[in-house]
Amino acid sequence: MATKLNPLKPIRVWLTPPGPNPWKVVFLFEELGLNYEIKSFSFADVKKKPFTDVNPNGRVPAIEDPNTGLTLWESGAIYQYIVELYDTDKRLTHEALNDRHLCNQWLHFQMSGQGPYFGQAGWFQHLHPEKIPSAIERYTAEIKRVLGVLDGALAAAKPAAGDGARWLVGGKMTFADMAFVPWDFRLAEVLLQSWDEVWEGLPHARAWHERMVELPSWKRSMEHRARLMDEQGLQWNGVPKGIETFTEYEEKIARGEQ
Ligand SMILES: N[C@@H](CCC(=O)N[C@@H](CS)C(=O)NCC(=O)O)C(=O)O
Repeated sequence: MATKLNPLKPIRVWLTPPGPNPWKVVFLFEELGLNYEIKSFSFADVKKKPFTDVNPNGRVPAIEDPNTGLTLWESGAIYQYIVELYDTDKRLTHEALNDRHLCNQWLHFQMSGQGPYFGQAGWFQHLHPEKIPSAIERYTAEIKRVLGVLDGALAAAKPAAGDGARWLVGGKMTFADMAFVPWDFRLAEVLLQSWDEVWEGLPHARAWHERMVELPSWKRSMEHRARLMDEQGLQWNGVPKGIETFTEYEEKIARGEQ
């Protein structure tokens, strides 16, 4: 269902395809059926002009909305802006004050508790030039703890009438649920575990995540990612084509070749 106020001019999303954060924003655009365009560039240029003129912090995503003249970075702020301005039917948020702030609470938890910790786990597991087991253990434990918090909240949530699905706030999917998908989608890779191991003891969080990745909006987002990764000569996991394994890639990074 399209929103009433679909932007007349496309909103530009700056992104580098490999990492999860930009796909959080694309997922929201796709779910709301908004008019947007992707400005894809190389991760090697994230801390360089012209992108640092858009986001001086040199991290993606960032958006430019020609309909309002606003340039915005930090995916959580982008979520709040898009939902406030363009989700006019409140399809992915709530009318009630308390519920809206509970959505914001989960979004802040995603931004401060999930994104940075999952990111550090991935960094120490794959990209850091030294293997530091205590750092890997710390961030792996934090991932499991964060997933446990989500699983507990979902276990306590009232199942929605009809399909019995559990959501974080108010019995329907909101932007707060959607925000967690891109990092959770990468968990097997970050933790180097099978999908069953990742979600062991977390049935509600697993069912919640698996419901969202079945959405056409998520599938379309991942199709865009696959195309843009391919355009930059990258495999799905971010490893350049022609390099067989992550270990081979890690060795190249350690030698300073990437
Ligand atoms: N808190 C930021 C995090 C954005 C972020 O870290 N993005 C990664 C890509 S997924 C990035 O741009 N990294 C650049 C770098 O590490 O220099 C947000 O949610 O927008």
